[in-house]
Amino acid sequence: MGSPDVFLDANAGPYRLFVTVRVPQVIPGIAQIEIRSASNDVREIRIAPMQLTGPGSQYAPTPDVAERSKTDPQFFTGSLWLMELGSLQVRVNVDGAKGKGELSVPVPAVAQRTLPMQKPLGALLFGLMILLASAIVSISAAAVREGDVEPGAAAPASKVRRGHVATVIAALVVGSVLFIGGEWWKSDATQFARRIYSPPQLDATLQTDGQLTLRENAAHLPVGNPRRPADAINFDNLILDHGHLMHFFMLRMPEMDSFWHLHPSPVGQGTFVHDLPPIPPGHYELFADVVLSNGFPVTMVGQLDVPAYSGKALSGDDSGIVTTPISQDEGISRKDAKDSTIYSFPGGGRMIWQRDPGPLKANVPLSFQFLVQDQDGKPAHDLEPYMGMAAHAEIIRSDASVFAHVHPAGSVAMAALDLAQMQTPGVAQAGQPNGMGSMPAMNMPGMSSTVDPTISFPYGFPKPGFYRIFVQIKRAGCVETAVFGAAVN
Ligand SMILES: [Cu+2]
Repeated sequence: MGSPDVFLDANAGPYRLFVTVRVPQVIPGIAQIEIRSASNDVREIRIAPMQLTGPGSQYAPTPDVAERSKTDPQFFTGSLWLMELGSLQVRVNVDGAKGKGELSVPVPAVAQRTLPMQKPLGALLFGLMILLASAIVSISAAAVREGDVEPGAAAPASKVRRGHVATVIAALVVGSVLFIGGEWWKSDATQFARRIYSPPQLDATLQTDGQLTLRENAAHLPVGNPRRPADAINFDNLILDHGHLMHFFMLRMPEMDSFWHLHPSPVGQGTFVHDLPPIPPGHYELFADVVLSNGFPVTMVGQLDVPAYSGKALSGDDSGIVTTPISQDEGISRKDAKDSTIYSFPGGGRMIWQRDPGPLKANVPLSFQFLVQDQDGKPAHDLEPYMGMAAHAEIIRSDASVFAHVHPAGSVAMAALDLAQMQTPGVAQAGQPNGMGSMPAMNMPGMSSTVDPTISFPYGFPKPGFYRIFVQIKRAGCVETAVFGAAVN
């Protein structure tokens, strides 16, 4: 949510690619594609947009050739028209020394806002309209008045009178055409404004025994939203995303110091429930990630004031952490808000964010590298997959306007990536070693049963501000959450 660009670090056959798709703010609109190849043996990259699922995913349009950078031969760029809203993909075809490779990048296409017309263009068009309108009126008047008058002779008085009548009639006709045109434009603009995407709202209620009930706040639904009515979030039409129908996050605000990653279960009739662990009271922002059956990822948002209550112990894949408030740590309210790059685990060992020195910049695709060390400062060797992946990172802006749930493969929903690779001819569906229903194909980096202590995530901050990054891993059977701060310029 609040982070529309798509980042993917994955293999197209034998080639490892870092793909960034900058989604246009309006649809139809032009998406900018940036592809970095990890190796220098790529000869050509072709890109084509299409639907992620359904009949439209079977017929690729003629692909465009991505342009190779003159200064950096491993960097390719291209632009693609995205013509429709919804669950799309960019299909990337690579040709090179190791043969051909293919990769599908899921792209949720939504209208984010209406672009205003530029002032000079508006003024120019208005001037032209006045000129054309008055020209039509005076031409019709002149035609009636002088149409059959001999050259050089003056028009008779009767013709002059009829000319005046023609002026009035022409002005009325032109005026009504302009009026109808204006109404047409306005209704088109209203139609478009209705299709601007806003995250669905969650209604959350908490009982005294700690049972949390979640449902979509239907009253808030924008009419004509692109995911409706065909893709209504009826909670019965969702697909598993790394083993769960919903990944639910709670973050205490404004201090960002109590963070929970839970997995509520559906109980029918559009409702999810969960027994909350004993989390500290306070005001929480809620984010619920679900994936629609067409691969479209939705983050639902809400708020909850949590009173003191006795909760049940954490279980299953649930995890959480209570950590330092940001005002005591990086100091969000202070001018000198700074990054924090080392996190010590309470049980020993630490995680280090290995980043380039220098300020972080918004809208720059980055590879976030984290190293897990044991208590002796050596690379840790007790990491296990957590929900099938090396790690999960949740990146949240201090005003909760950005929430991204990112994995080593990228910012796209794993379930959508899974769908995309299934649709790709020639990508073999490897057996699912961990028996989980919805896991990406095995060509995704970071997907194996032994987990390397060095973890990387592809992501770019969508705007300046202060962010907290929660990196979740599993060590020797226990989920641990490391916390980092990022001041982004
Ligand atoms: Cu995850």
